[in-house]
Amino acid sequence: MRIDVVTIFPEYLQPLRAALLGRALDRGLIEIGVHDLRDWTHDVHRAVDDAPYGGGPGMVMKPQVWGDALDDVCGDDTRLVVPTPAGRPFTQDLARAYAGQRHLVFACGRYEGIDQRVIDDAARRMPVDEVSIGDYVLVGGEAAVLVIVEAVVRLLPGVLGNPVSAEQDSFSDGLLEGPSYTRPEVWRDLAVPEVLRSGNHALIDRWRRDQALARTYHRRPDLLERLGEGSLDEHDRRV
Ligand code: 6GU
Repeated sequence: MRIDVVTIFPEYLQPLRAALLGRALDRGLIEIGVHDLRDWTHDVHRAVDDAPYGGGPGMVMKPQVWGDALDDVCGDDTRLVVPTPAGRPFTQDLARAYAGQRHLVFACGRYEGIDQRVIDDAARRMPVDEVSIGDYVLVGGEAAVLVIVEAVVRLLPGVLGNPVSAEQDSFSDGLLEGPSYTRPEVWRDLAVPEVLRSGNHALIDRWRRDQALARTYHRRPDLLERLGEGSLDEHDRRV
């Protein structure tokens, strides 16, 4: 997979080269390009924004600069992602869809956003998603790109040491994951639940499912409502 990011703050994307993502880069599983939007400006001031039509606060990013940048960076198999608090929610399902793409391009807006015609024009040639990572407002899309890329890259074959981790995550089965424990058996007078040391794997699986159900019920009841009829059995319903 190739990932390109266009931004006015290229240094903000340095963490893409660290830790898990850095290892995926070193092993050739992904290629990453980070581009300074100002390389496509046309004037001595290298201006990327202008006042909004219709008035109001803030500035809007200019279409000519973004248009030229995307013409250069996008290719025949690009899916364009535009992070914005006004986007559709970024979810694990979307992460899985992105993990199957050959080329992702992220267009990071700042200020009050990018002239909408940039998105509408790109959508004539390629799939485009405006996506939000949650119900809060960031200053720009850069931090959202770090979040999205990390969620996508860990799903690529060979990136995680143990592929079962990706399959058993919170959200893979629509539930939050329950608690985990390691040694020692008692720590600050708190004991590891007895069932986990029983060696009875049927019982352990049932206990973990119950913990996941209870946690989801208390913290994210909206997720339980979204689970299809048939994903919960008789026992689950009693929990
Ligand atoms: Cl993707 N971008 C910005 N600027 N703010 C956000 C966001 C994205 N998601 C939530 N808030």
